[in-house]
Amino acid sequence: MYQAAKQLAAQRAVELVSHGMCVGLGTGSTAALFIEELGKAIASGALTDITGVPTSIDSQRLATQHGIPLADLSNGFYCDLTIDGADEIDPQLELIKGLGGALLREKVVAQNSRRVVIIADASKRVARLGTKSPLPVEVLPFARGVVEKHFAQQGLRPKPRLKPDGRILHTDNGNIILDCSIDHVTDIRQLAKDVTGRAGVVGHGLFIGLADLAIIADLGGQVELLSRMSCG
Ligand code: A5P
Repeated sequence: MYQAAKQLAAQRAVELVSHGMCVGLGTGSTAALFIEELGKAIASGALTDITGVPTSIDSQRLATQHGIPLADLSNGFYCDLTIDGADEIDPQLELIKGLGGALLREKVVAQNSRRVVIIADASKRVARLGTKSPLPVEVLPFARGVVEKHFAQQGLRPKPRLKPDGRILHTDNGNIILDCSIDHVTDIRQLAKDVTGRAGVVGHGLFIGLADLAIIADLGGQVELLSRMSCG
């Protein structure tokens, strides 16, 4: 339904890419549109000497199909710019990410990028994080039972993420995801610290202080730019 809005945001994001850049490639349906647009710009010669750093196996596959030369972060590579989607965007430009299951690699790439730009349709805007989306938490399979029990005791109502066939979903990193309800949580920063501090948790989908700009398009073709500088 929001396809046209996602496409518009993706096209705007390509305008931020310059020759010679290393670009972090997000995951999800909106980031996929950006990858396609970036591939087109490379194929036409409008952009040259671009390297992509994919945040998931799916994005890696898509980028390869679209002829984008790839690298990973293993050599201490740093991205000039990362373009990624989000599940929720609050007025301060804080995010929930990870409904696509790629939160950990997405956060590694975002933290190692000079600039992080989020592309989204207007349905992703929320007044408060956690109102529409659960918080995905990536957990070591070894620790699943105890982390799940701990989160349940904290009132986070954790639900293991399943595949469409009903079996447990494993991330690209071989871990599982617990989707937690955080609609009642008032101190998101404290929650991020508490979740991170629990042994067995390898990452969570709260992206606090990471995004520099969001390009948010609506169905009427309007584009809103939300920048960290203007969030105050
Ligand atoms: C992937 O793990 C997520 O963080 C995505 O960025 C997020 O789910 C947005 O996906 P869509 O663009 O498909 O809504």
